[in-house]
Amino acid sequence: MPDSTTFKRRRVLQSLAGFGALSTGLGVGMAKQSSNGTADSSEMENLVPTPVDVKSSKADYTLTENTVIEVRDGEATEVAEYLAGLLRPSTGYELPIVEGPSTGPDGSISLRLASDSSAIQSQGYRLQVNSDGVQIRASEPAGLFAGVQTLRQLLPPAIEADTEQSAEWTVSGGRIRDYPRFTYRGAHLDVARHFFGVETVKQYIDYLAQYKVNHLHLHLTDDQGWRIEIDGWPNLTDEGADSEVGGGSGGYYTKEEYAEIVQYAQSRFVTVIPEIDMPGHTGAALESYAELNCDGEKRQEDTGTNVGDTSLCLDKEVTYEFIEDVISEVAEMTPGPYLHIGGDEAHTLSDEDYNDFMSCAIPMVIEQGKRPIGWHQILGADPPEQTIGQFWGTSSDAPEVAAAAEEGHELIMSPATDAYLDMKYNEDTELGLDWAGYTPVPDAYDWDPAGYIDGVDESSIMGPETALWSENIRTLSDIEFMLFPRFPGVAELGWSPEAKTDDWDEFKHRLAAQAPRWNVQGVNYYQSPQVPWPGE
Ligand code: NGO
Repeated sequence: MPDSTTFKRRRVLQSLAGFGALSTGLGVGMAKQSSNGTADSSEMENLVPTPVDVKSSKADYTLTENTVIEVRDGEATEVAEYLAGLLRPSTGYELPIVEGPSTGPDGSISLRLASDSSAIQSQGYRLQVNSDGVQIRASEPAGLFAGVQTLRQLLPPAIEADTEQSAEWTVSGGRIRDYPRFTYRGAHLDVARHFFGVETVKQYIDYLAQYKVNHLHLHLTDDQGWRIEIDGWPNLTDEGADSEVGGGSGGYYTKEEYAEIVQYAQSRFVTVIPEIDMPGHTGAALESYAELNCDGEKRQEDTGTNVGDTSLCLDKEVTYEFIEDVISEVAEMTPGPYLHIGGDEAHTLSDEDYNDFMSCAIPMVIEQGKRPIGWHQILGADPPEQTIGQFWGTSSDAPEVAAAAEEGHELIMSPATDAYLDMKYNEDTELGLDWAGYTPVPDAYDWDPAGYIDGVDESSIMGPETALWSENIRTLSDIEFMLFPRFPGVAELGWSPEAKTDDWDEFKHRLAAQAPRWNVQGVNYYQSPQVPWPGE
């Protein structure tokens, strides 16, 4: 896997070197255009996702080599270290973390946990910028972290560089009060059809964090590959992991690597949700163990893209021993509260067999202390109420899903028409699929997670989740092309108040204003003609 972010960043910076406007003028200046073309003086108004309340002022703060990062307690220190890690490379400043109360001679960035959370909720924050510095206040570290992501966007794009830049590191003055509309905001990544190594997944997590998305759903198993080490069943990775769509060499995460991903995600306040797809989409397991097949013969390696033609053998006792072992090991490796067991496209099974299987599998998840999630078909098996359905349909007319919501099931919203970022942008873009139609950039923004399914109201919705299936997505650069610029739009639908997310013509300018950042980061984004990119 070409985990080449760092190299790419350098390359981009070299190509921008000598472009004096890198820090302040490039992009940001141009993007401060409102839809009627007049200059918009406030960077705070260009944020993605847009905050709940913004009041800009003229009292800017400029970081200097004397700026300190001030904290008052241990829990804030972790976030302070993350912030310092973001700011030190490009500013070249020391930015020491000091235990307050204390301010440097040139002011400070102060991160503090404050008990008054009434107006900001647990993931929210308040941010204030004046000439003395920046103050971020939150009731939980996750809120401070969200505030830090906001501060990051309030600095010039060159802040994203990983080498020292000469720039004026000014944060525009004002106040922000902010908290998410949905406490759950997710992004899925299929590491089964094509395998992505740990470094690529870490980069993916960084993109999530940048746009305040806090759940990473890893689709770890499918027909084409098994990607997670399971002690009791070594063939899964000895035999079932060395293939992928098109016949590449595949791969898998050792337990240590999975732990590294989980830990990296935690450090960015992202919860990992592992998915072990069953009873269908199990070709890699069937290829690894003859006894899991009804005919007792190992299945052939699968490097194609057909779906729906595999299933575990539901008549065999060993099948239930297998899923119990896998579920318990994966639960043990996963600190987060959720475990996803797929449940999509088991086309070879009758409804009755599918439902019987799920009524065995779901209690196993619950017994491990996890909340089960399944693709929305799982709701047809009449599962216990805590089972979450992940909606991936293409129509607002989904009466079975609405009925399940009525009964108390919560839903994660990944409608394939809007949130499936593996759909092509249009007929000319090569990467991606088109079974749910094309998803041009405005379409990924132009929907409401709580209003999509007829008869379901907001109280049943946990939040939106983008999906990125990898049938023909092979590299980090491919991932970036499908994600950007659509992903920040869906991220905003998950975070920002509904009333502020219904106008693509307003959003497109804020989205465009992100491009100079992506240029510095080396993101391979799709230059959609529907976005008014800076300089055009
Ligand atoms: C479907 C299918 C996946 C495909 C994907 C491609 C679900 C839940 N099952 O989504 O196996 O990879 O479409 O878009």
